[in-house]
Parts: sequence; C-alpha cells; structure tokens
Amino acid sequence: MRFMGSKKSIENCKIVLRGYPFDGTASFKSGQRFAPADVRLNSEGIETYSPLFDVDIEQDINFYDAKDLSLPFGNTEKALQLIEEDSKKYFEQGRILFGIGGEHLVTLPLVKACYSVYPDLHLIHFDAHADLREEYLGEKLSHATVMRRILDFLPANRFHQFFIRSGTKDEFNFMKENKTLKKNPENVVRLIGEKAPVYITIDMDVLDPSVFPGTGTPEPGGIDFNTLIDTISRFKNLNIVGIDFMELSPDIDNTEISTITVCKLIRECMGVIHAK
Ligand SMILES: [Mn+2]
Repeated sequence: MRFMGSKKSIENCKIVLRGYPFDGTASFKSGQRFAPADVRLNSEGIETYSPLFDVDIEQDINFYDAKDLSLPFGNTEKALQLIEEDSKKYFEQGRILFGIGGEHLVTLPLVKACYSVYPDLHLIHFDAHADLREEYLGEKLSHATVMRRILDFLPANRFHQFFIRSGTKDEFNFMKENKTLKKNPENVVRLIGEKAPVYITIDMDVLDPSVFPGTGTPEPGGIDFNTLIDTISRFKNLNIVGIDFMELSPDIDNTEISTITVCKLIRECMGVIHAK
C-alpha cells in the first residue's frame, strides 16, 4: 500500500515520500514506529484534492511513496547510519524528501544527509519541545537532544524554531543567546531568501494535545491545525528541499484523528510546494 495518489514509479517524481519506523529512544510513550504504515492506511480517508491550494496531489503532483526503510531494532547508531545513507541518495538526485517518522531522532540523519548535499542549508523547526539538551539520561543521541546534535554541524544562525513551549531553563537560555526561537515567519523568509535550501522538520506535538493527542510527550498550550498550515504556507517561496513529519504514535489515539491530521498535513505541504 502506498500513500494516496502516489505514482507507481519514482521516475519523473520530484517529491519522494519515505517512512522511517524507528522509536528506539522514545523516553515516555513509544509506538512511533507504527506511524508510517498507519498514515498510508488512513490517507485513503481524505480527498486527494486540497481546496486551500487548489491542487489535486494525484493529478497535479508527481510524487512517489517509496515505502519504509527497513531498520534494525536495538541498534540506534546503525539505524541512524542507514537512514543517512538512504536519504542522501534522494537529495543527490535533487528530489524533495517527505520523511515520515518515527521519533524525532530520525531527523538527525536526514538533516545530516541534506546538509552534506546542501552545505548552505537552513533548518526550520516546529515543535512543542526545544530538543536542545546536550544529553538526556546520559545519552547524547535521543529525541530530546536531536536539535543540539544538529547544531554540532549546522550554524545556529541558520536554525529557526517556532512555537516551542517546553524545555529546561538551560534550553531556553540557549535559545535566547542564539536567537533561534522566532516569532515572525516573514522575518525568517527575508533572512533566508528565495535561493538557499531549506529543510522543515515538524514534530507533530507542536499541535495542541486536544488537536493531536496521538503523540508520546504531549504538551498543553499548543497551536491549532490552521495556524500550523498558515505558518508553513508563508514559506512557500523558499527553496524547500526536505520536510519531515515526526512523533505520531498512532496507538495512543485510537480515534485515528491524529493520523488523519498527518495525512492532511502531508497533502497540504505538497500544496505549499506546488504553490511556489
Ligand atoms: Mn521533537
């Protein structure tokens, strides 16, 4: 089964969807490994047409769902290495990668691969949590440290965070000192310009738990769906080369509303890219 509207072959497809069923460091509730399969299944429940962007992803967009990358269980470093190698080939081919997690640590190898192909990369980060811990429970590789690990190679002035509402005092001090937490998308657009390559990572827990309960570390006080789409659509003129959708844990929300929300978000993000 592929995501609704997927072409049958990758040929001529500018956008490639890939699932990364990894939840090896989930510190509270896990199950993110089941997200990509559940997203494919539930994608059949919504339309391929987006009224907001006047685009039908089946008819107007050449995209290919390359299914899931097979990953070993119990070996975080090996899994990350496989994700990096696998995604690098898509970036080298000039395709726009749509990654479906998995836990947020998956974003580390995705951004690493993207950065190796696009050294002038900018990163836009939507999340409830800062993810900037130096280590978590003694581990340097964790969903709670992922953005700090990315800043081991990506300059902090090319890192733009939105809607963060949870973290340690140290993390908030870090964001203040490095001015990584942004409020106005238009200022970020002006700073990045229309040419520089941009990767967008979306931790789904940026949404309020009343909108999106299906995630392992819910944090009250979040945004609604339309605010998220509206903010992402302000980036439509940027050179987006990759985007990911992380931390859906479908078994936590058996209404499947959270999964459907990811499906719709993927469709609308294709609309954003098409609207350029
Ligand atoms: Mn996160």
